[in-house]
Amino acid sequence: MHLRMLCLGRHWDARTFKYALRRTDVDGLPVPPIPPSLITLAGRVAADAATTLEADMLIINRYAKGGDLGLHQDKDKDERPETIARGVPVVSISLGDDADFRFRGAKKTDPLQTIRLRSGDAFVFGGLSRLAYHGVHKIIAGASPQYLDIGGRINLTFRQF
Ligand code: MD6
Ligand code: FE
Repeated sequence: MHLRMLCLGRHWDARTFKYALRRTDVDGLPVPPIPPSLITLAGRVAADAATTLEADMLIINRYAKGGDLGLHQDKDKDERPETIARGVPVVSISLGDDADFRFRGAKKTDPLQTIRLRSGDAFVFGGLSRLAYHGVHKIIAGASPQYLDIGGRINLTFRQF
């Protein structure tokens, strides 16, 4: 996948596909907290979309050149039933190189939309979109603004447990 992952707040275990308070599949250490400034930022993005998010889980994905992420659904079992019932969204922020983000509906066979995500773009994945299939189809090398040129793309996804 050419993808590296860092979790703050809660750790996403790539072996059990569950969130944990320790880095269960790596070094067993406690998960570092999310910096308060980033919690505020994600909350502002949600507010701009007329919704709310008090993020306590953050996944930072770093894609190298040629990186991608297959079509998947962010299953709602990762959050508390109360959080899901209140319709709390996932907030996503992109940095560095552009990416073609692919988006379907709640069924794998729903029509495909491709959205170019640029550095600084934020989007809110809520309501009917919350269970939509999506993935990172392609990273566009060299598209990063120079001051953020990390030779790839970084994506931050914020969630509330
Ligand atoms: C990425 N993002 O943009 C991967 N999932 O690199 C995701 O898989 C994602 O951005 C749910 C909600 C927002 C996302
Ligand atoms: Fe996802």
